[in-house]
Amino acid sequence: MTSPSDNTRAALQIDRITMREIRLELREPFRISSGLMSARRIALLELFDASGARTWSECVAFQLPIYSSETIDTAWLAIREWLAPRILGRRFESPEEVHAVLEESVRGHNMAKAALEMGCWGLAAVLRATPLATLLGGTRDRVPTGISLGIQPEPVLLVQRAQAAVAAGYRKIKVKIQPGQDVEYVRAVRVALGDTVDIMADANSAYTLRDIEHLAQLDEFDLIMLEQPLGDDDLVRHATLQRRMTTPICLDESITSVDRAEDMIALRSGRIINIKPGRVGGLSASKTIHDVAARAGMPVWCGGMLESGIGRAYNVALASLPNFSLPGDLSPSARYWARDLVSPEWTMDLDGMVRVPVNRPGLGVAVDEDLIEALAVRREDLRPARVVVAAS
Ligand code: OSB
Ligand code: MG
Repeated sequence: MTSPSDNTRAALQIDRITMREIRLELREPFRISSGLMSARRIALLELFDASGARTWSECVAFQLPIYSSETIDTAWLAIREWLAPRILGRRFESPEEVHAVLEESVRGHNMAKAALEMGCWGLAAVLRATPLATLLGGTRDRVPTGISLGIQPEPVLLVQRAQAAVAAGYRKIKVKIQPGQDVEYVRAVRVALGDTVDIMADANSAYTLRDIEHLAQLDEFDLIMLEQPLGDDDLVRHATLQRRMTTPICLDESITSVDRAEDMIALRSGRIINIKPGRVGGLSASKTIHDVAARAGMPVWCGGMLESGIGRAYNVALASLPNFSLPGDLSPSARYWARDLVSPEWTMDLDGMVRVPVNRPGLGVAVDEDLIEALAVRREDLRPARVVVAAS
């Protein structure tokens, strides 16, 4: 038996990173309070270790700054100019060392940092011929899945999708809301699905404390949580709202680091955390937030960013840690894409469970490199800066 810290010891030295941008059409447009997405521009990293090992990672930033301030273009710049140069050619004994190196004197750009940091975890898993989930300390081989349903033009359309999702086996139904499309939408879903289904709502920061009495009407529907109703960087107002509501508040956008998670716990800004590794700068920070929350008795779950199957591999591995006690936004490939970038594609069984590939090393899925090449619209190779030896 190796201890978890032994398990993460896997020396890495990355001598090349190829960045590619691909376009991937969503099977159905996805509307959140701050915007509509019908296709994804996705930045992918292919990371090459000096030993010849290789893997892929994904940057979750969207095309527009509608979720956080980052975009695919800011992330591309940050990776190329400031972040990859710190990683390339440098020896790391463990992927746990990478986050601190990326944090040093570069503020923000968490999704850019995370793409690199997660790639280092993926590469370490390949180097050790270990499943990523095992390397991270995962304890389960199946994880429960919820669905996130975008805002629909009519409650009846939302109800149809919610009913189909329950029939497909999903363990949690998340409904996107915004002012004008909230209480009546949630009511319609609760009435249609009955009292036994776990339902929640996600506002993506669409409200302010002026809406406090309006939001409190949601208490009537016994939601398992209300996700990020207020400002995208707020903790104090969420604490005020949580005191007024019985529904547990879950924070997503506001939790951008381990410190912010600790502040949320101290301020009682909510009772549940949605962990997205892209938002917090990678898997090490995700694991620490998981541990901090577990010590505080606070459940966490793994969110999603409409990732391709590459990003999903990292999320599924993370979600196998023990305090991910609520279903994650880990829908199968076919919900998003006509054809995903990995095989096998991610699937869900009729009990709403996704299998963690605990018997396959690395990401646990094969990356369809021909498809990526065919979809690529931009490509850049990054290498260590040439060491200039001064003439003496
Ligand atoms: O807030 O969790 C969110 C999608 C885009 C932007 C923000 C969010 C979401 C989702 C979908 O809820 C999660 C997924 O299925 O990948
Ligand atoms: Mg959210």
